[in-house]
Amino acid sequence: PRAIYLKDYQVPTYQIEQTELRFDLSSEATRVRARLCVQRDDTTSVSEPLVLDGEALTLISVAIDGRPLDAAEYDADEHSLTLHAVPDRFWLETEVEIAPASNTALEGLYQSNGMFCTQCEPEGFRRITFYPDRPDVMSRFTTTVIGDRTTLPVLLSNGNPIDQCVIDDARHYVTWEDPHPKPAYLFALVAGNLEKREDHFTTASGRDVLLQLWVETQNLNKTEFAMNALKRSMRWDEERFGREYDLDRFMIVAVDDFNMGAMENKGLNIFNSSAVLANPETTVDMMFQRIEGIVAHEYFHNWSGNRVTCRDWFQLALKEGFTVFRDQLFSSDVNSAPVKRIEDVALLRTAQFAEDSGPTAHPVRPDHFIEITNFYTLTVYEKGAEVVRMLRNLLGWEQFRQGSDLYFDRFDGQAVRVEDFIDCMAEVSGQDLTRFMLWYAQAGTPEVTATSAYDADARCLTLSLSQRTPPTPGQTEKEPLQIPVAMGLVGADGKDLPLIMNGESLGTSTVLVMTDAEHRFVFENLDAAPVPSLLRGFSAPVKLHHALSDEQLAFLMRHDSDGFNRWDAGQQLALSELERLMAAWHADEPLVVGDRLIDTMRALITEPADDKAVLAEMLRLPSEAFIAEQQAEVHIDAIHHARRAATRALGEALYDEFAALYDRERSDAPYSPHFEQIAQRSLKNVALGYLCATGRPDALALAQAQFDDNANMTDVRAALTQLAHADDTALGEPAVRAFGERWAHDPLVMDQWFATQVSRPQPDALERVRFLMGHEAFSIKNPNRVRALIGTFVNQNLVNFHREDGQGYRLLADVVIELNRLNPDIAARMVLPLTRFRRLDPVRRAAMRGELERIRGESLSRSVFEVVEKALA
Ligand code: BAL
Ligand code: ZN
Repeated sequence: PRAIYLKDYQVPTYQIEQTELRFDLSSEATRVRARLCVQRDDTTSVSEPLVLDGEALTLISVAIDGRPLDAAEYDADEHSLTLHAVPDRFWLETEVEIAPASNTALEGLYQSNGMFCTQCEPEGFRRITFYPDRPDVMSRFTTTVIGDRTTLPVLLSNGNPIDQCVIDDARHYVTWEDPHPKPAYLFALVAGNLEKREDHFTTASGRDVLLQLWVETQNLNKTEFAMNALKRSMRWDEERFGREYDLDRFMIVAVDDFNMGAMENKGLNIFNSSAVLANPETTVDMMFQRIEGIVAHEYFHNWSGNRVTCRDWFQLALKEGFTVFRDQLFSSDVNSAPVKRIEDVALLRTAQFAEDSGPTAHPVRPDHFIEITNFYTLTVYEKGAEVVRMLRNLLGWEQFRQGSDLYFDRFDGQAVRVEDFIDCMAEVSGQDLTRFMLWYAQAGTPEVTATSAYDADARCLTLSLSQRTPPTPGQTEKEPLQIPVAMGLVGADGKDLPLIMNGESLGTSTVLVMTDAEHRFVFENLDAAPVPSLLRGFSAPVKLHHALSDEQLAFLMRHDSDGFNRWDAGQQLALSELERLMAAWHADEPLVVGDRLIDTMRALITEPADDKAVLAEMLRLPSEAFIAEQQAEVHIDAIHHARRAATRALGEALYDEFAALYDRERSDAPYSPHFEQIAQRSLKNVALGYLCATGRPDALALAQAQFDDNANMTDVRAALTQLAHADDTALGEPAVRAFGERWAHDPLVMDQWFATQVSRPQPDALERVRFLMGHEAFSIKNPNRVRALIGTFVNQNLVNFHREDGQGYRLLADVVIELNRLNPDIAARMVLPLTRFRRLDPVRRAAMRGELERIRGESLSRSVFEVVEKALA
């Protein structure tokens, strides 16, 4: 396979003014007729052939302006259809046959539980018909869907229905017209036996929009939450970004077999059922919040992605980074803002930083790829969102919003580049963002080192900041970036001090802007040495090295006015204790937890908390993945045993306090996914976790009672986890069995059942994974099952995945080899943990490499090939 380069971009030589599609649906032999009104670009030579993309299509016929072509007039190969001589403007008609039921890759048109559905982004449309499958070719689509009246009573596509009719006893059709020109990746079709929840939304300008959420009948009772989330999102986008919806109807369909979370097809979003279906009996709080965020994300794409789209796939972060930032802002506005930030940063600092430091590191805007589906990454999405957030930090909200308005006004209906977005921000603010563009071009996580020196005579504090970005594959030299460092200085009384620099007052919190490798900032008029609170709100996606003592961290943890930094100080403090325990584990010494951590935790539990959601986060120890990310050489066993020992010791030392907390936060109120209730449950279940870590029978009895109480899935799942993860299996096994029998009919709950079992830290977990892969509720063809069973084991059971005998790696490699044949996109995602071997010990490194070599010996899809080659390079 060959790489494609951004520098080789060429404008399309032909545009498609009109696209008329006709689908005659059948599982094994769907016929797709396409009538395309093709127009040669003015600048294109008449001798330029028309080349259309096409994969896995059986060509039936080709005609130009009604004249069938003979074989000499075109070439069709595995990837394209080339017409050698074509008029300036003409109607091209093709007919192809495809087999949706055999499409296990879940790209293009496929079947899920008998339902037909599509996934076209990024390059799935070429699996439906021959077409210039690139985002800078935008066309008006009219789509006729013909299907069986009994099994496919509902036939959907983008836009509005303009015609429908019964054809004969067996078949009917519906024709849809989408008035907005769009790239093919936003095309969608759904046909199935579905039912709908319906609602309405009145836009700011008074237009009525019909809202429909289509699901299989048994899921109708899981649609209310997403519908309300959709309405909240529509209102929010009007109020915060001035963006109004632009069609008469907006539809969402839930599909069981889906590679991504969801897809923003124009007017017809298709969702992974796990990203839309929810009710209190089956769904945990965290999923309610995730669903709310994804519904918002897909809806927000209607402007940031659909109305203004990407010129080419290298620009993916243009729509994804901006849209993730928008959905983060939405979730933060409607829930606990600091906790939303904490969760997003936790994901970034573990998984995205790991990507940045591994063999698949790439810039937010990659400059080459073999397979674009490999670039739907945390770097493009999450770091891409951080880059947009930094613009907000540099410009302030008002100017950022002006820049956003200008971008939407100027580029509405166009396919554009990252530069176009940044230019709007530069134009409204007058700021020079030339250096800022490096954030899109340089891979790797920048490291910022901070030191401060207080001069009592001069009454000033000098803050020195330096930056460096480590080399990444293919990029050895890095330039300094433009980095906004939000900060304040905390005085001895715990209050923010006035910031005075060069005689100028900057308030009590400011944003320092780094553009060079080194900077010095002098703060004046300080009577005593303050504690600097840096990178407030995590104002830039960097690793901050700021040597604070445990005393200073404990101080910030209690007093910092920035909720995020209070939490972060606590994490750093806990990390320093965990590192001491890890050293003890290596030295074969007893793992004894120091009083400071216990005392600070005690103070947190017993003192009144203004934000319970933040408190719950503060009581959690850093995750194993986060701890691993901090180590130069990763010893999973040391991390795991240190963290487990700390959890148990805190549970023992603060048993009464946690028990009181558990009691305090219990509630009989009817379930609501409102964030205040979520915070309360979260706090209660954190307490339960510490209590159960002691293994005491009375703690496990609490978990058993909570399980039996069956109040809502959040509490049931939290209790089940404690029971199933206990060393003593006496309570866990019956609970797991009861849960599995009770929910055998609900695949999304069974995913939770799989995940709970395979995250068990005891050494039998791997055997459990192999056993559960044979369970009737598991199917390797369904991405949700694979993520729940294999993904959870690999990513959340590090101590067992990294077993020294290499069996964890072997299991994953077996799965990847099978998925490579069935679903290359998912295979390429699943293989990633096997590529992160550089910081492991030699035995594990060799074992991982061995499994990668074994995978390389297979006949690989392009996507798996690209990842494995990078890892073994
Ligand atoms: N565009 C692919 C799915 C998403 O990011 O919304
Ligand atoms: Zn998106």
